[in-house]
Amino acid sequence: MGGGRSGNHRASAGGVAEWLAMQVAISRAVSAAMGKCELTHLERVPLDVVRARQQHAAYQECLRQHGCRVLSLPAEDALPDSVFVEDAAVVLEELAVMARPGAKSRRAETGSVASALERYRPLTSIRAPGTLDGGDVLALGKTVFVGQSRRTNAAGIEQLTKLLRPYGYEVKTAPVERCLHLKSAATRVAKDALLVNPAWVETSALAGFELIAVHPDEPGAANALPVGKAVVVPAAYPRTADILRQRGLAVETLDVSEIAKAEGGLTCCSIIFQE
Ligand code: CIR
Repeated sequence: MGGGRSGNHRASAGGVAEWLAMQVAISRAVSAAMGKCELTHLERVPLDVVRARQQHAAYQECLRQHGCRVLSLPAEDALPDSVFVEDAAVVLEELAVMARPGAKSRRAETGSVASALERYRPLTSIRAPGTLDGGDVLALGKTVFVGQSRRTNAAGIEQLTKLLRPYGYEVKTAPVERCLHLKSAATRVAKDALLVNPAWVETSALAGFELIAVHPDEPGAANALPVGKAVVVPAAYPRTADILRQRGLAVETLDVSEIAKAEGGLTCCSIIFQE
């Protein structure tokens, strides 16, 4: 991989540095209205926005510690879910595709993310009637898995397929059930390995990768974040963190308990890409 900077990102055995060199991470501060977020699978419970901001600041610091240049967009207080920037775009080496979020309350989030991205990539976008949330898109080299979920419809997947085909990407649909997004059920933790909750995604759709199952007591643990040489796992999932350590990965944990109350995970709070 080419990289504008060097020195602290040498390949490590079993690590992820081989495929994640110098990165930019787009993120956005927590909205004052986060307590009014969309909820699909969780009951609404009081959300401490001050604590969510502290956890988010620690998250950004973690990204910096692992070599990301963090771009922090200003908070959008009228948009409760706007901290979850992942859903606004799919960024690949050659282009970025602006999403059209499945939840109407989230559609206004994409404009500011597009403004941040346009200096890095040519932009294109998903259009009505297509819907697509970035959280449903798991890009693994030239294979792009897309979750067919409550948020991402067949028209959105078809549009993404056509937009990416000229660049040699193959889009594969992965049906997801009982969770919000594909990346609630499967995330990449090493070059050829995915952390999965097999109850939430059809694992046959993910053929070709080593699949590491979350601990059965921790169904929500599949959303891990690979960054630099580490894999970050929510502190709420220590058993899954141990499984990944035993697999030889450098695991760190982060307390994101308030962010989790909004059904957000670690990948949701950033869009990480090669500068
Ligand atoms: C939503 O329901 O849209 C937000 N409350 C949570 C979005 C989490 N995003 C993600 O998993 N990519």
